[in-house]
Amino acid sequence: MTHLRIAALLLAVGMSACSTPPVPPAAGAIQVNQAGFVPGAAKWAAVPPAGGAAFSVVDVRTGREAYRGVLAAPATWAPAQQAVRMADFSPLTTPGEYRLQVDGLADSPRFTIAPDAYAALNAAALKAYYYNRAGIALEPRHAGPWARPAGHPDTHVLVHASAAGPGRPEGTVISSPKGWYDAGDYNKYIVNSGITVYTLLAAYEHFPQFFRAQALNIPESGNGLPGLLDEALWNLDWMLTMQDPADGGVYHKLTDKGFDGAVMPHQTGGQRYVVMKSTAATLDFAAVMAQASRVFAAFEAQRPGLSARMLAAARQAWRWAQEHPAVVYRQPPDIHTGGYDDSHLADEFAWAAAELYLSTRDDAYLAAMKPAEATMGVPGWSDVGALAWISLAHHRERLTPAADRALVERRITGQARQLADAWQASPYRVAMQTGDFVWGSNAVALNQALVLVQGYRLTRERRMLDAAQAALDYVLGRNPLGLSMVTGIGEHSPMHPHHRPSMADGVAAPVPGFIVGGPHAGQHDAKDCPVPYASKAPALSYIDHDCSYASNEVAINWNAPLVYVSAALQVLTDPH
Ligand code: G3I
Ligand code: 9MR
Repeated sequence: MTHLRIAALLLAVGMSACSTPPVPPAAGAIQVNQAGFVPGAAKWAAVPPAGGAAFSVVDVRTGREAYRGVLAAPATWAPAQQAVRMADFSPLTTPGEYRLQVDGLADSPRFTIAPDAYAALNAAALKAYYYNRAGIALEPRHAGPWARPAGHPDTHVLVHASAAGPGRPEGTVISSPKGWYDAGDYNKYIVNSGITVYTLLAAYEHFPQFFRAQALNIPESGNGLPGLLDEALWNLDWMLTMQDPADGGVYHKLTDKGFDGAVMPHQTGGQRYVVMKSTAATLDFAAVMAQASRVFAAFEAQRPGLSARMLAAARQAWRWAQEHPAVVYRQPPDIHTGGYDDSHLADEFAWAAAELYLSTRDDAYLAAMKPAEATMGVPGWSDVGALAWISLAHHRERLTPAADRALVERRITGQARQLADAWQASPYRVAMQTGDFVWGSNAVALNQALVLVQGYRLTRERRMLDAAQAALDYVLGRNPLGLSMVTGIGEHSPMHPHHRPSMADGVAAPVPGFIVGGPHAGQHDAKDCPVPYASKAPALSYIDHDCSYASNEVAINWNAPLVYVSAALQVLTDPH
């Protein structure tokens, strides 16, 4: 592509090339989790084949060797098409700050061993949602250098032709404020909100003490709710406005007609629309509202009536889906933003049924889940069946006699064992396989970890915890790119995410706490990028350039398992 064509393309999409060149993959570097470890964790680093046969872990402050070991024989990890030697330093449990050294190689990035190793990471990953809030100014006292004016009030949203109904014809004005921007774009999508809010609320349901003790410094801090719940409410309040009160159906998304350019939220001004009701959006909404009604039942004083309202909304949505069981989202010709379209809806039905069952203990919902047919996989926005099983397993004390407890346990442990086996067989000590390098692969790794954590909570099989740790290690720097994939975390992290505020705010550092999508074998954005991908290997198909929406965008559904897994590993690894 000529420079002229690149410039024309950038102008056309309103994007600007980033000011500094992309960081090349750290070929030949030692790879380690740059956020570090809690003392009792399994601790692994990956070392390229060059250099000596032994490794040492050195205390950064004293320069003393704290641990010495021998590297495993080199083996090739297929997704990266590269050989590595693994270093296991799990026996080192002394808190401190360290680097790994191998003769003939540069020292590893620094990492800590500390009982609260993931406290800052977890808070940053949650704070990222605050930074992505629609309809509110971010004040300097909460947002520091990333303070910005409010954008997208969404109080004057039009009902798109595809969403028109008798009570709300095309062009009806509705108010649908708040919510989080989905990702690097400024649109709001119910399907992706579903799994995102679920995962955050599940983190709270599973590890309440951890989140009750956490201070986030957001506008609601001090109001008597844990920060995670305050943040989740910003999106739940928006989601409630996306239900048509006349029939219970839920709009698929609230969006501009096309993607905004690389400008700040307040610099946009396009007309926003609610687009088409869909069965997937309505069921995801039902599932999350049923779950949230359980969680917020304990906070009646802070939000009177909210829990009951959520449960009523969930039931109403469920009824709409029963009457409209196969309304698959189809992008109208004049709308060009994200699709989140999915034609396989059995998993959405099972998930909504399971959440309604747990919140009502009504066996009719359990029957509607069809447990014998419902499967368990690794969750993703289009594959939510696992969420049903995770909720049933966590709330085993709420199950009625009609529920098959053994089946619940089998579904979770079956999938977790499969992942633990993959981890054990992997020369790189991660469960990720070549086929996992899809759009948002970093979240695949973390959702695998989330499943492994469920397996560990049921069985206490240590290898499941270790395999989950490995996935967190992977996204935090023990990957062939040598990068912590979370902005602002670790010595080397993405500087140019495809995130409109990070691109347009004039601050050199990107908005912190966001995990980027990660290597994507499809390289679907290559045509839109002025720099080439450095490799065709799936695990290396990544560019730290703001052009790369397919490998370097951020998204709310990708941060959620980071919040979950980092809390889980801190709480479960060294229980007090
Ligand atoms: O469903 C097919 C499957 O049948 C096939 O085997 C597989 C082979 O690659 O592809 C599957 O479709 C993929 C689809 O996701 C469902 O997983 C597409 O290839 C893939 O391109 C698509 O990627 C999605 C992307 O949007 C493009 O639509 C990502 O999962 C999704 O995270 C991403 O989400 C975007 C929003 O649209 C807009 N906001 C930003 C956000 C993050 O980039
Ligand atoms: O910027 C858009 C990003 O937020 C989306 O996730 C992505 C996928 O649909 O699309 C991006 O927009 C690109 C568009 O799809 C193709 N032309 C270039 C656009 C911006 O780089």
